[in-house]
Amino acid sequence: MPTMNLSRYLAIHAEPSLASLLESVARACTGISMALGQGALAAGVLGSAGSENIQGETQKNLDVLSNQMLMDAVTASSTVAGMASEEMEHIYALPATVPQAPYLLVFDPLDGSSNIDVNVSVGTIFSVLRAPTHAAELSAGDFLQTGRSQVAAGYALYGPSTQLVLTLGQGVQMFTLDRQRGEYLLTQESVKIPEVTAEFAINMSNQRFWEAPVQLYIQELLNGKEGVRAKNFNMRWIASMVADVHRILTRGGVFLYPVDSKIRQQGGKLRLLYEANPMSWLIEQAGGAASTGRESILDIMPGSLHQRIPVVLGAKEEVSRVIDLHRA
Ligand code: AHM
Ligand code: MG
Repeated sequence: MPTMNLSRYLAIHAEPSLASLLESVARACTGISMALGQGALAAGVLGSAGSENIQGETQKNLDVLSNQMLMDAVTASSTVAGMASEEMEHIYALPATVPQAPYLLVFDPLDGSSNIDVNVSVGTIFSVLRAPTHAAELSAGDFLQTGRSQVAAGYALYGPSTQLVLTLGQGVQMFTLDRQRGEYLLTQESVKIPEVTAEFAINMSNQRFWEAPVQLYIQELLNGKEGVRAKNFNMRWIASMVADVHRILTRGGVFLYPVDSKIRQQGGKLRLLYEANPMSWLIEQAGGAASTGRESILDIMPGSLHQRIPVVLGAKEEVSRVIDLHRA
């Protein structure tokens, strides 16, 4: 039985406000995990909320509920000056405190939510940034920081077990929720992605809409032993970024959600601030790489809160191959 729990880990590795913020996120994730576990037994958990978020996507009841659970838990921790979420068009600024709360939190409360009604894994993704030191009212512009400025990032995966995967910039640690004790126990330290892989994740149904470099790359993989890669590749697509990235952290692989002609106008599918950045930092902290194909995700200066970008992340060897094909 592992002896290090999340509270002890944070007491050692994070300053007190950050520890308190991350504990409040973890508490909300436990609540979300319990709501998900009730599934069809609980009234109002499954199904659609009958509303749309800022991205024009139908909100599920659990999208709304998870968003509220995170907002409530984090507000109570008094550690953030503001929050931004996939489910809210505008930032949420907390009343100014003296001394000023040191952090900002951005999150996707329930990623992969199209999977909820079919009882497949979903997750919560979060990223902690520094709050501005200026005295002016908090604005959306204060959240526009590169992924390299993240102070902490992680996700909770609601699968057969609930896991919390975290980086504070000192490697990646995986915790598992002990449902009996209601605490997260450290179950894997210093996670490292295998450098070489034979597994890829992409939504193949978009193939005809991809740009030429992605077409070429996937064709190389599909050609297997007979092609230039001289080995066979396997494919997985869960359509929950959290679950797909978790598989890559655990047993290697590469994940792509490229821009395609259907979504060119919006810049991609996945959101930079609360999906691509935290996942890219986790992947880099585990020895992998993350790119749009043209530039490193973590170096991009966001232009807006809900900006979307192409995402290629995972084993270094594969990400470099995709980058090379974009240069050619
Ligand atoms: P969401 O935040 O609205 O759930 O959308 C993000 C999800 C990712 O988890 C996943 O990688 C992708 O969308 C799946 O997209 P698709 O349905 O096109 O395969
Ligand atoms: Mg999402």
